[in-house]
Amino acid sequence: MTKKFFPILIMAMLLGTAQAAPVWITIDNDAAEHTKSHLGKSTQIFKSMNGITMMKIDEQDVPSLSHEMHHDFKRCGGFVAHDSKEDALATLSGESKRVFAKKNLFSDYSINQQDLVRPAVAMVKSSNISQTITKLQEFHNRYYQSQYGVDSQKYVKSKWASLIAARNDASVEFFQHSKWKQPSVVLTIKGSVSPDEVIIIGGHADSIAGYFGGSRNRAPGADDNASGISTITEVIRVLADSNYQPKKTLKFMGYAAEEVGLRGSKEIAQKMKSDGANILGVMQLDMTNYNGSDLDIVMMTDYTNSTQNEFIGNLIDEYVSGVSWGYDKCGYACSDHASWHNAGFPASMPFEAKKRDMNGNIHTSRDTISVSRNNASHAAKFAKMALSFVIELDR
Ligand code: IPO
Ligand code: ZN
Repeated sequence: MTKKFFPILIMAMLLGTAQAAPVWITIDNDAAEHTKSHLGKSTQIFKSMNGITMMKIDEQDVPSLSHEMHHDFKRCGGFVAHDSKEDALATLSGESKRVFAKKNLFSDYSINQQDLVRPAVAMVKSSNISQTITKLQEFHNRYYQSQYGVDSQKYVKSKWASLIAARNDASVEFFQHSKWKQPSVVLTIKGSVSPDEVIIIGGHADSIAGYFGGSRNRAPGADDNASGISTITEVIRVLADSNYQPKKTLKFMGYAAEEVGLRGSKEIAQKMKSDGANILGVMQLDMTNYNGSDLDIVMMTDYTNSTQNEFIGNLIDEYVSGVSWGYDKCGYACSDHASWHNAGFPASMPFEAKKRDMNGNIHTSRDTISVSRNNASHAAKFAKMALSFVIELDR
Protein backbone atom coordinates (compact mmCIF):
# COMPACT_ATOMS: atom_id res chain seq x y z
CA MET A 1 0.00 0.00 0.00
CA THR A 2 1.39 3.40 -0.93
CA LYS A 3 1.40 6.41 1.34
CA LYS A 4 -0.99 8.10 -1.03
CA PHE A 5 -3.87 5.70 -0.54
CA PHE A 6 -3.50 5.22 3.19
CA PRO A 7 -5.49 8.33 4.25
CA ILE A 8 -8.28 7.44 1.85
CA LEU A 9 -8.50 3.98 3.34
CA ILE A 10 -8.69 5.41 6.87
CA MET A 11 -11.42 7.77 5.72
CA ALA A 12 -13.36 4.96 4.15
CA MET A 13 -13.08 2.91 7.36
CA LEU A 14 -14.29 5.83 9.45
CA LEU A 15 -17.21 6.42 7.15
CA GLY A 16 -18.01 2.73 7.20
CA THR A 17 -18.12 2.53 10.98
CA ALA A 18 -20.09 5.75 11.26
CA GLN A 19 -22.73 4.29 8.98
CA ALA A 20 -23.06 1.12 11.00
CA ALA A 21 -22.74 2.71 14.45
CA PRO A 22 -25.86 2.43 16.58
CA VAL A 23 -27.06 5.54 18.38
CA TRP A 24 -28.70 5.21 21.78
CA ILE A 25 -31.62 7.52 22.29
CA THR A 26 -34.15 8.17 25.02
CA ILE A 27 -37.64 9.19 24.03
CA ASP A 28 -41.02 9.52 25.74
CA ASN A 29 -42.97 6.26 25.84
CA ASP A 30 -45.84 7.73 23.87
CA ALA A 31 -43.57 8.34 20.89
CA ALA A 32 -41.50 5.17 21.11
CA GLU A 33 -43.77 2.69 19.35
CA HIS A 34 -44.56 5.18 16.64
CA THR A 35 -40.85 5.82 16.16
CA LYS A 36 -40.02 2.15 15.98
CA SER A 37 -42.57 1.53 13.26
CA HIS A 38 -41.34 4.45 11.16
CA LEU A 39 -37.60 3.87 11.26
CA GLY A 40 -35.31 1.21 9.81
CA LYS A 41 -35.48 -2.48 10.69
CA SER A 42 -32.46 -2.20 12.98
CA THR A 43 -34.40 -0.03 15.45
CA GLN A 44 -34.62 -1.82 18.80
CA ILE A 45 -36.44 -0.94 21.99
CA PHE A 46 -34.09 -1.70 24.88
CA LYS A 47 -35.85 -0.67 28.09
CA SER A 48 -38.61 1.61 29.45
CA MET A 49 -38.60 3.39 32.80
CA ASN A 50 -40.17 6.53 34.29
CA GLY A 51 -42.20 7.11 31.18
CA ILE A 52 -39.13 7.06 28.97
CA THR A 53 -38.01 4.46 26.47
CA MET A 54 -34.40 3.80 25.65
CA MET A 55 -33.81 2.54 22.15
CA LYS A 56 -31.06 1.83 19.68
CA ILE A 57 -31.37 3.30 16.22
CA ASP A 58 -29.14 3.55 13.19
CA GLU A 59 -27.10 6.73 12.86
CA GLN A 60 -28.56 7.17 9.40
CA ASP A 61 -32.06 7.24 10.90
CA VAL A 62 -31.38 10.29 13.10
CA PRO A 63 -32.47 12.89 10.52
CA SER A 64 -35.70 11.07 9.78
CA LEU A 65 -36.38 10.67 13.51
CA SER A 66 -36.10 14.44 13.89
CA HIS A 67 -38.50 14.83 11.03
CA GLU A 68 -40.96 12.31 12.50
CA MET A 69 -40.93 13.95 15.91
CA HIS A 70 -41.50 17.34 14.46
CA HIS A 71 -44.07 16.31 11.92
CA ASP A 72 -46.11 13.77 13.90
CA PHE A 73 -45.57 14.95 17.46
CA LYS A 74 -44.90 18.67 16.93
CA ARG A 75 -41.83 18.40 19.05
CA CYS A 76 -38.58 20.13 18.27
CA GLY A 77 -36.01 17.48 19.02
CA GLY A 78 -38.24 15.22 21.01
CA PHE A 79 -35.54 12.74 21.85
CA VAL A 80 -32.06 12.74 23.28
CA ALA A 81 -29.17 11.08 21.47
CA HIS A 82 -26.53 9.78 23.85
CA ASP A 83 -22.78 9.37 23.48
CA SER A 84 -22.88 5.85 24.89
CA LYS A 85 -25.15 3.11 26.11
CA GLU A 86 -24.04 3.92 29.66
CA ASP A 87 -25.05 7.54 29.27
CA ALA A 88 -28.48 6.57 27.96
CA LEU A 89 -28.97 4.15 30.85
CA ALA A 90 -28.03 6.83 33.37
CA THR A 91 -30.62 9.16 31.88
CA LEU A 92 -33.23 6.41 31.91
CA SER A 93 -32.86 5.57 35.58
CA GLY A 94 -32.23 9.19 36.59
CA GLU A 95 -30.13 10.12 39.61
CA SER A 96 -33.30 11.58 41.05
CA LYS A 97 -36.71 12.17 39.57
CA ARG A 98 -36.17 15.88 39.72
CA VAL A 99 -32.83 15.78 37.91
CA PHE A 100 -34.39 13.45 35.40
CA ALA A 101 -37.26 15.78 34.66
CA LYS A 102 -34.82 18.63 34.15
CA LYS A 103 -32.86 16.76 31.52
CA ASN A 104 -35.93 15.92 29.58
CA LEU A 105 -36.90 16.33 26.57
CA PHE A 106 -39.78 17.93 24.72
CA SER A 107 -40.54 20.72 27.04
CA ASP A 108 -38.16 22.22 29.56
CA TYR A 109 -39.42 20.72 32.80
CA SER A 110 -37.07 22.60 35.09
CA ILE A 111 -38.59 24.59 37.93
CA ASN A 112 -37.07 28.03 38.40
CA GLN A 113 -39.74 30.73 38.05
CA GLN A 114 -40.36 31.13 41.80
CA ASP A 115 -40.36 34.92 41.58
CA LEU A 116 -43.32 34.83 39.20
CA VAL A 117 -45.18 31.77 40.45
CA ARG A 118 -45.26 32.48 44.20
CA PRO A 119 -47.05 35.83 44.03
CA ALA A 120 -49.51 34.48 41.44
CA VAL A 121 -50.38 31.46 43.56
CA ALA A 122 -50.92 33.73 46.56
CA MET A 123 -53.64 35.60 44.65
CA VAL A 124 -55.95 32.59 44.28
CA LYS A 125 -59.23 33.08 46.16
CA SER A 126 -61.49 30.08 46.63
CA SER A 127 -64.54 32.34 47.06
CA ASN A 128 -64.22 33.40 43.41
CA ILE A 129 -64.31 29.76 42.39
CA SER A 130 -67.33 28.90 44.55
CA GLN A 131 -69.20 31.94 43.17
CA THR A 132 -68.65 30.79 39.59
CA ILE A 133 -69.68 27.21 40.42
CA THR A 134 -72.87 28.56 41.98
CA LYS A 135 -73.66 30.60 38.85
CA LEU A 136 -73.04 27.64 36.54
CA GLN A 137 -75.10 25.16 38.55
CA GLU A 138 -78.09 27.53 38.25
CA PHE A 139 -78.48 26.70 34.57
CA HIS A 140 -81.13 23.98 34.45
CA ASN A 141 -78.54 21.90 32.63
CA ARG A 142 -75.63 22.54 30.28
CA TYR A 143 -76.49 19.75 27.89
CA TYR A 144 -74.83 19.95 24.49
CA GLN A 145 -78.09 19.87 22.56
CA SER A 146 -80.18 22.13 24.77
CA GLN A 147 -80.62 25.89 24.68
CA TYR A 148 -79.45 25.87 28.32
CA GLY A 149 -76.13 24.53 27.09
CA VAL A 150 -75.85 27.40 24.61
CA ASP A 151 -76.83 29.99 27.21
CA SER A 152 -74.36 28.65 29.76
CA GLN A 153 -71.56 28.99 27.21
CA LYS A 154 -72.61 32.57 26.53
CA TYR A 155 -72.22 33.11 30.26
CA VAL A 156 -68.72 31.57 30.30
CA LYS A 157 -67.67 33.62 27.29
CA SER A 158 -68.87 36.92 28.75
CA LYS A 159 -67.39 36.11 32.17
CA TRP A 160 -64.00 35.40 30.59
CA ALA A 161 -64.30 38.48 28.35
CA SER A 162 -64.90 40.66 31.41
CA LEU A 163 -61.68 39.37 33.00
CA ILE A 164 -59.51 40.33 30.02
CA ALA A 165 -61.36 43.52 29.09
CA ALA A 166 -58.35 45.70 29.93
CA ARG A 167 -55.91 43.80 27.71
CA ASN A 168 -55.15 44.11 24.02
CA ASP A 169 -53.22 40.83 23.77
CA ALA A 170 -56.18 38.63 24.71
CA SER A 171 -59.44 37.55 23.11
CA VAL A 172 -62.24 35.09 23.73
CA GLU A 173 -64.20 33.28 21.04
CA PHE A 174 -66.73 30.56 20.44
CA PHE A 175 -65.53 27.47 18.61
CA GLN A 176 -68.65 26.41 16.72
CA HIS A 177 -69.32 22.75 16.15
CA SER A 178 -71.27 21.65 13.11
CA LYS A 179 -73.10 18.64 14.57
CA TRP A 180 -74.68 20.20 17.71
CA LYS A 181 -75.58 23.66 18.92
CA GLN A 182 -73.46 24.11 22.02
CA PRO A 183 -70.18 25.89 21.15
CA SER A 184 -66.88 25.52 22.95
CA VAL A 185 -65.28 28.66 24.41
CA VAL A 186 -61.61 29.51 23.80
CA LEU A 187 -59.69 32.33 25.44
CA THR A 188 -56.28 33.22 24.01
CA ILE A 189 -53.52 35.36 25.51
CA LYS A 190 -50.97 35.83 22.77
CA GLY A 191 -47.31 35.20 23.56
CA SER A 192 -44.99 38.17 23.15
CA VAL A 193 -41.81 36.20 22.32
CA SER A 194 -42.77 32.79 20.90
CA PRO A 195 -46.46 33.06 19.99
CA ASP A 196 -46.36 29.79 18.01
CA GLU A 197 -45.72 27.79 21.17
CA VAL A 198 -48.98 27.07 22.94
CA ILE A 199 -49.88 26.01 26.49
CA ILE A 200 -53.46 24.86 27.09
CA ILE A 201 -55.64 24.54 30.19
CA GLY A 202 -59.08 23.12 29.52
CA GLY A 203 -62.14 21.50 30.98
CA HIS A 204 -65.58 20.60 29.77
CA ALA A 205 -68.43 23.02 30.19
CA ASP A 206 -71.35 20.72 29.43
CA SER A 207 -73.33 18.71 31.96
CA ILE A 208 -75.59 15.69 31.78
CA ALA A 209 -77.95 13.72 34.01
CA GLY A 210 -79.83 10.50 33.57
CA TYR A 211 -78.96 7.50 31.55
CA PHE A 212 -80.23 8.98 28.31
CA GLY A 213 -79.04 12.50 29.01
CA GLY A 214 -81.68 14.70 27.61
CA SER A 215 -82.28 18.38 27.17
CA ARG A 216 -84.93 18.55 29.87
CA ASN A 217 -83.27 16.83 32.82
CA ARG A 218 -81.95 18.88 35.69
CA ALA A 219 -78.15 18.58 35.57
CA PRO A 220 -76.43 21.12 37.84
CA GLY A 221 -73.00 19.58 37.21
CA ALA A 222 -71.39 21.53 40.03
CA ASP A 223 -68.44 19.20 40.44
CA ASP A 224 -68.73 17.73 36.93
CA ASN A 225 -67.61 20.13 35.66
CA ALA A 226 -68.52 23.60 36.84
CA SER A 227 -65.62 23.07 39.24
CA GLY A 228 -63.06 22.75 36.43
CA ILE A 229 -64.45 25.71 34.45
CA SER A 230 -64.52 27.83 37.61
CA THR A 231 -60.96 26.79 38.51
CA ILE A 232 -59.84 27.88 35.03
CA THR A 233 -61.78 31.12 35.43
CA GLU A 234 -59.80 31.91 38.58
CA VAL A 235 -56.51 31.14 36.80
CA ILE A 236 -57.49 33.62 34.05
CA ARG A 237 -58.46 36.21 36.67
CA VAL A 238 -55.11 35.96 38.47
CA LEU A 239 -53.12 36.22 35.22
CA ALA A 240 -55.19 39.22 34.14
CA ASP A 241 -55.17 41.02 37.50
CA SER A 242 -51.40 40.56 37.86
CA ASN A 243 -50.97 41.82 34.30
CA TYR A 244 -48.97 38.68 33.50
CA GLN A 245 -47.32 38.99 30.07
CA PRO A 246 -46.81 35.53 28.59
CA LYS A 247 -43.90 34.79 26.27
CA LYS A 248 -45.76 31.85 24.76
CA THR A 249 -49.41 31.73 23.80
CA LEU A 250 -51.79 30.61 26.54
CA LYS A 251 -55.16 29.11 25.69
CA PHE A 252 -58.02 28.38 28.07
CA MET A 253 -60.82 26.18 26.84
CA GLY A 254 -64.34 25.29 27.94
CA TYR A 255 -65.28 22.32 25.80
CA ALA A 256 -68.73 21.44 24.56
CA ALA A 257 -70.06 17.88 24.46
CA GLU A 258 -67.56 16.02 26.64
CA GLU A 259 -70.29 13.94 28.25
CA VAL A 260 -71.24 12.44 24.91
CA GLY A 261 -67.85 11.10 23.83
CA LEU A 262 -65.29 13.91 24.23
CA ARG A 263 -66.67 15.36 21.02
CA GLY A 264 -65.93 19.06 21.49
CA SER A 265 -62.31 18.61 22.55
CA LYS A 266 -61.76 16.02 19.85
CA GLU A 267 -62.73 18.47 17.13
CA ILE A 268 -60.52 21.20 18.58
CA ALA A 269 -57.50 18.93 19.11
CA GLN A 270 -57.79 17.46 15.62
CA LYS A 271 -58.11 20.93 14.11
CA MET A 272 -55.02 22.20 15.94
CA LYS A 273 -53.12 19.10 14.93
CA SER A 274 -53.96 19.53 11.26
CA ASP A 275 -53.08 23.24 11.53
CA GLY A 276 -49.63 22.14 12.71
CA ALA A 277 -49.93 23.77 16.12
CA ASN A 278 -46.89 23.48 18.41
CA ILE A 279 -48.54 22.60 21.72
CA LEU A 280 -46.09 22.26 24.61
CA GLY A 281 -48.50 20.93 27.18
CA VAL A 282 -52.18 20.44 27.95
CA MET A 283 -53.78 20.25 31.39
CA GLN A 284 -57.33 18.95 31.77
CA LEU A 285 -59.40 20.02 34.76
CA ASP A 286 -62.48 17.81 35.11
CA MET A 287 -63.82 17.57 38.68
CA THR A 288 -61.67 19.55 41.12
CA ASN A 289 -63.89 20.26 44.12
CA TYR A 290 -64.72 16.99 45.91
CA ASN A 291 -62.09 16.16 48.51
CA GLY A 292 -62.70 12.43 48.77
CA SER A 293 -59.26 10.87 49.28
CA ASP A 294 -56.25 11.00 51.53
CA LEU A 295 -54.42 12.40 48.49
CA ASP A 296 -55.42 15.91 47.41
CA ILE A 297 -54.52 15.73 43.72
CA VAL A 298 -54.41 12.46 41.80
CA MET A 299 -52.67 12.29 38.42
CA MET A 300 -54.37 9.94 36.00
CA THR A 301 -51.79 7.75 34.32
CA ASP A 302 -53.77 6.67 31.26
CA TYR A 303 -54.04 8.79 28.10
CA THR A 304 -51.54 11.17 29.65
CA ASN A 305 -47.83 11.98 29.35
CA SER A 306 -45.96 10.49 32.30
CA THR A 307 -43.09 12.97 32.18
CA GLN A 308 -45.46 15.91 32.26
CA ASN A 309 -47.43 14.23 35.07
CA GLU A 310 -44.28 13.97 37.14
CA PHE A 311 -43.46 17.61 36.37
CA ILE A 312 -46.87 18.64 37.69
CA GLY A 313 -46.27 16.59 40.83
CA ASN A 314 -42.98 18.42 41.31
CA LEU A 315 -44.80 21.75 40.83
CA ILE A 316 -47.28 20.83 43.58
CA ASP A 317 -44.40 20.01 45.91
CA GLU A 318 -42.72 23.31 45.10
CA TYR A 319 -45.67 25.70 45.04
CA VAL A 320 -48.85 24.32 46.60
CA SER A 321 -47.88 23.92 50.21
CA GLY A 322 -49.43 21.20 52.29
CA VAL A 323 -51.02 19.53 49.27
CA SER A 324 -50.37 15.84 48.65
CA TRP A 325 -50.49 14.09 45.29
CA GLY A 326 -50.26 10.63 43.78
CA TYR A 327 -51.34 8.50 40.87
CA ASP A 328 -54.37 6.45 39.82
CA LYS A 329 -55.94 5.46 36.55
CA CYS A 330 -59.33 5.94 34.93
CA GLY A 331 -59.18 2.72 32.96
CA TYR A 332 -60.67 4.40 29.89
CA ALA A 333 -60.61 7.70 28.01
CA CYS A 334 -62.44 9.37 30.87
CA SER A 335 -62.11 13.01 29.86
CA ASP A 336 -60.85 15.51 27.29
CA HIS A 337 -57.16 14.91 28.01
CA ALA A 338 -57.60 11.77 25.89
CA SER A 339 -58.51 13.90 22.85
CA TRP A 340 -55.19 15.76 23.14
CA HIS A 341 -53.22 12.64 23.94
CA ASN A 342 -54.69 10.88 20.92
CA ALA A 343 -53.72 13.86 18.74
CA GLY A 344 -50.10 13.40 19.89
CA PHE A 345 -49.79 16.21 22.44
CA PRO A 346 -48.53 15.89 26.05
CA ALA A 347 -51.64 15.89 28.23
CA SER A 348 -52.30 15.52 31.97
CA MET A 349 -55.42 15.03 34.06
CA PRO A 350 -54.98 15.99 37.71
CA PHE A 351 -58.12 14.72 39.44
CA GLU A 352 -59.98 15.46 42.70
CA ALA A 353 -59.54 12.01 44.27
CA LYS A 354 -58.61 8.43 43.62
CA LYS A 355 -61.11 6.80 41.31
CA ARG A 356 -62.79 4.79 44.09
CA ASP A 357 -63.20 7.96 46.20
CA MET A 358 -64.60 10.30 43.56
CA ASN A 359 -67.83 12.24 43.89
CA GLY A 360 -70.70 9.75 43.58
CA ASN A 361 -73.31 12.40 42.74
CA ILE A 362 -72.11 13.25 39.26
CA HIS A 363 -74.55 12.89 36.37
CA THR A 364 -77.48 13.34 38.77
CA SER A 365 -79.56 16.30 39.96
CA ARG A 366 -77.67 16.00 43.27
CA ASP A 367 -74.35 17.26 41.85
CA THR A 368 -74.47 20.65 43.57
CA ILE A 369 -71.87 22.63 45.49
CA SER A 370 -73.67 21.84 48.75
CA VAL A 371 -71.98 18.40 48.50
CA SER A 372 -68.71 20.32 49.01
CA ARG A 373 -70.22 22.37 51.86
CA ASN A 374 -70.66 25.37 49.56
CA ASN A 375 -66.98 26.14 49.37
CA ALA A 376 -64.22 25.64 46.80
CA SER A 377 -61.20 25.12 49.01
CA HIS A 378 -60.33 21.88 47.19
CA ALA A 379 -60.60 23.46 43.74
CA ALA A 380 -58.33 26.31 44.87
CA LYS A 381 -55.45 23.80 45.13
CA PHE A 382 -55.99 23.02 41.45
CA ALA A 383 -55.99 26.71 40.49
CA LYS A 384 -52.61 27.12 42.22
CA MET A 385 -51.24 24.04 40.49
CA ALA A 386 -52.52 25.20 37.09
CA LEU A 387 -50.99 28.67 37.55
CA SER A 388 -47.61 27.15 38.35
CA PHE A 389 -47.90 24.89 35.29
CA VAL A 390 -48.63 27.77 32.95
CA ILE A 391 -45.94 30.07 34.30
CA GLU A 392 -43.18 27.43 34.55
CA LEU A 393 -43.78 26.19 30.98
CA ASP A 394 -43.95 29.76 29.68
CA ARG A 395 -40.28 30.56 29.19
C1 IPO B 1 -64.64 10.49 35.64
C2 IPO B 1 -63.48 11.17 35.84
C3 IPO B 1 -62.39 10.51 36.37
C4 IPO B 1 -62.50 9.18 36.70
I1 IPO B 1 -60.94 8.23 37.62
C5 IPO B 1 -63.66 8.51 36.49
C6 IPO B 1 -64.73 9.17 35.97
C7 IPO B 1 -65.83 11.20 35.18
C8 IPO B 1 -65.81 11.55 33.75
N1 IPO B 1 -65.88 10.43 32.90
C9 IPO B 1 -66.91 12.45 33.46
O1 IPO B 1 -68.07 12.14 33.54
N2 IPO B 1 -66.52 13.63 33.07
O2 IPO B 1 -67.44 14.48 32.70
ZN1 ZN C 1 -69.22 13.79 33.56
